[in-house]
Amino acid sequence: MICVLAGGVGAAKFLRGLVAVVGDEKITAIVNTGDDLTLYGRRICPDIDTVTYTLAGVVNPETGWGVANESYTIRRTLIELGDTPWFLLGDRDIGLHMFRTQRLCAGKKLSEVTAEVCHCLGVPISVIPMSDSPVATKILTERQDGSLKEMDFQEYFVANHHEPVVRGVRYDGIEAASPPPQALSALGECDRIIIAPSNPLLSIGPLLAVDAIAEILRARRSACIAVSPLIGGKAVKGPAADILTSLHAQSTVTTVASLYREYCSSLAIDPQDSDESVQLQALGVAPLVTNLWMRTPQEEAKLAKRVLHG
Ligand code: FO1
Repeated sequence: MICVLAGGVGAAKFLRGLVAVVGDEKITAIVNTGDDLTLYGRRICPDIDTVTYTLAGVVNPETGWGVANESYTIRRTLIELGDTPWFLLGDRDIGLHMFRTQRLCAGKKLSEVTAEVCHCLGVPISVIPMSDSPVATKILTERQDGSLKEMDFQEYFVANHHEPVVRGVRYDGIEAASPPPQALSALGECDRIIIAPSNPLLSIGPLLAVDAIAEILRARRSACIAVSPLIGGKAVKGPAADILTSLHAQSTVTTVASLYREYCSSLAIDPQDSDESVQLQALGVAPLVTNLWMRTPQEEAKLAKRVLHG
């Protein structure tokens, strides 16, 4: 059994590659919930939904999130009513949020609803939220005049196009986070743990901040390999490079290794970053040099195979 700690788009593509190479072997994805939000009374779990839609084969291939061939009737109604919907939600996606919210209000756990959705959509792996209780990633940003403003994750990421300079990140609710027991048993019993190519501070950070998850990872460090989200020091998508620079001085695979060294014994890096292999070894993290681009299903599967088998 393989366990993957996952954020959104990069993790979903990696998981799709993994499914293509492992055949019947069981895969469990433990997914970040720090990006979750409530809008129009509906609970939205972007990273869980991105992984779910990707593995169900219905994801929008242009964005990497949301559903392919969506309609936007509800959004148009909101605009006609004078609302300014800053978070792009399609009709089918909203249907899922309605289902989830209804179930949560009826007393179901997020992990139960997620399993139900994955079963209905034919997702071939177990998708488990990192916590059944809400955790909210908060971003401390710097305004142009130098003053600081804390934003909700999606306010920073979507409404402000992840442009503000980030001065801090915290995970609200993390002390009370309740990782589903099946996530902890999967982590404890699996043969391999993989940290997906996701943002180390915004996507993987919340997972590692859950005490029970961090504790198992530390104990199972030798079974864990991480995949760098950086290629040539740059993020494939999103603000990882900017945030690593503002919070940790530089956006390099050495910085990624220093953030993960407690939890994993090796790090997959791209040939463009292989000149940092010596620094990784000095940190006690073995470099696995391999092409990290996932532009096609073939590249996704090739990366997954390399990460699994070295
Ligand atoms: N990302 C955007 O850049 N703009 C959006 O309007 C947006 C809407 C959205 C709706 C549902 C969903 O599941 C994801 C959505 N995302 C959107 C992606 C999401 O904000 C981020 O990719 C993740 O939270 C970061 O992993």
